[in-house]
Amino acid sequence: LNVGYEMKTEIDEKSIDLASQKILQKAEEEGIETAWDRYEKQLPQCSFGQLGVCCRNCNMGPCRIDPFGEGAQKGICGATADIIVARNFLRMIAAGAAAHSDHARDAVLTFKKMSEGEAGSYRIKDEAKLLSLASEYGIPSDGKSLEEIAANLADVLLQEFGKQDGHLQCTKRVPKSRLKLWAELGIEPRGIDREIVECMHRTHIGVDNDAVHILLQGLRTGISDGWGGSMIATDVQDILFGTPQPRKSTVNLGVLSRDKVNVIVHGHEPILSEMIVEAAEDPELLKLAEEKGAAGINVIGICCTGNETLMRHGIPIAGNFLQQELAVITGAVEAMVVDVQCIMPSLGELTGCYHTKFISTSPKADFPNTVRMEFHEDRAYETAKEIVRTAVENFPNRIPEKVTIPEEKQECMAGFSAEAILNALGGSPDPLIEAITGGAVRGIGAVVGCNNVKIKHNYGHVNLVKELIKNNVLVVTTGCNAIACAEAGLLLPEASEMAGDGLKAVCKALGIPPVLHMGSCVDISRILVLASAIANRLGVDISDLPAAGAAPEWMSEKAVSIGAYVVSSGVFTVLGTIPAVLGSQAVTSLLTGGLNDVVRASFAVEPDPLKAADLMLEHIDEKRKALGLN
Ligand code: SF4
Ligand code: MSK
Repeated sequence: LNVGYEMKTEIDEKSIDLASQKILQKAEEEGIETAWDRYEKQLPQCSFGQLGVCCRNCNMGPCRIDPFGEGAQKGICGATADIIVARNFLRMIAAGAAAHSDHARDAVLTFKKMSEGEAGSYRIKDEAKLLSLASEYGIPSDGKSLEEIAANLADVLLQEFGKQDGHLQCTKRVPKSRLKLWAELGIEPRGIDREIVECMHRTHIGVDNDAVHILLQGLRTGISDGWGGSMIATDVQDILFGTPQPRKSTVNLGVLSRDKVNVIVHGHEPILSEMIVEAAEDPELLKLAEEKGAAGINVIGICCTGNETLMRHGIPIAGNFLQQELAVITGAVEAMVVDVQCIMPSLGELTGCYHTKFISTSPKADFPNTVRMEFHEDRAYETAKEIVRTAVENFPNRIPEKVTIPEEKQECMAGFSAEAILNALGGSPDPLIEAITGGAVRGIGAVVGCNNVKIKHNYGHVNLVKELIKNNVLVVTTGCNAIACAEAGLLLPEASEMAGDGLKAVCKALGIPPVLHMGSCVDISRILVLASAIANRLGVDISDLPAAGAAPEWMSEKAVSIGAYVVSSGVFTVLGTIPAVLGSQAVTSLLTGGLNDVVRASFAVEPDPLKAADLMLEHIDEKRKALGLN
């Protein structure tokens, strides 16, 4: 029954990262609680919850199924373990898809306001992408201003959310064979919001009570996220803020400055952080910083807001999900500025132990003990300036005795949008395809996802990716995996020395790292676009490619939605932490095997990163063989 994980009490058992270990030591000395301590207090975690067999979808419950078969085998309404597990899983997908897609909606609304001249300082930064997207959506551009084209495009994109007839237009980027398969299975998404609403409807008491039927809706909702909401978010953000190009930066807690004002941007949406980056260069604020005794203003990122500003501006990153508390514990953060998603509510109490201002900016998200500085597009720059000013004015409150900034920081190269990768390849995927067919590159590994206290911080990420590149698998990465890889020095062209001979030669010829940072969590859509381009060029389906995915330390509901769309797209995916499905044999075997007969891909669960890499390599080799490659 116990599918949990043992507590790691020693600091070096909590994280592989030296900078994090040093700050965990500081936390211990100062009596400060972190996620690891709270995890310990949760142990042993509820086995019913771990197995997914607890239901509280109506107020006759909560009901739970006895996994030993001795106690109750049905909920009060008659729901079995299969039904309860499938419904719980579907609700996770719905929440994850909602998070990505609501983020996308806000990006499109900002885009629309911009086109109407009502979004203050926002401008079109990538005209070429605007025109190409407009043409993809069938919007004529002749004789129209860029703003008019943007307004038309925004309207069409907004319709994707509330569409009532037909299917999503954005999913048409997938290879035709896959689209046909989705249509045959009846899982081609209709409207982005509609799929999420339908999940909630189906999981209400007394609606959908067939595990397979429920899970098919999960796949459809996942697709509406990956090829819908997430893809729209990426595209619109590229038009507004620029499509990322390769650039160098630095990562880890050592990017916090000893003598400058440290402003951390954390969460997921680049809409405000773009303005904060600009405001930090405002001469008025730089002068104020000088007056307050600071040597400048240092904007740095955490999680995916950090990935967005890293990808487009080379802004350094202080850390990934499990480093958010550690950054505050350095005592050197003047402002922790947050928007939405993956922000621990613990930051409220924690920032109260230091001089850090905890500033929440989204109308949707608040946390304990925040200074609320709500952000609206029409006053974006002004709000960004107020936020940075608050941070600057807080600089004299820094308590020198409480400050410890680890010296560890690591150079990295990021900014590999699909467009940038194609540029690096000379304009077409052919050189990469030749490297794959010739055998220099064995395949492609997409490694993404969060941190999770159940796995030693960054251990799963770094060891899996190292093993893949050692075996000539080119890795594409996003989210917290990308940050973990950056901290381990894997995002540099020089890291090709850790790669197998074939991959090393390809990286050296192209001047690229063996691990390509493609962006934030919504930017997994970039990986889909790349996979689609390669499959189309080869005239095969995505499921035929020598490619595999992994989320070694996943924890969020978004990751479940991501898993659903990656597998639905035909990519075998290894999860490093166990989803709450083991209470149903039917759901478990469908996810880990049966889906192969449905979408020609499935999940595997393997917490050991080296064994996970073996599973991915085995899969890649099978696909190579089927394509007739050595
Ligand atoms: Fe119990 Fe059924 Fe209500 Fe769930 S929906 S709480 S299984 S009665
Ligand atoms: S931030 S969703 S912890 S990857 Fe995108 Fe990291 Fe996972 Fe959040």
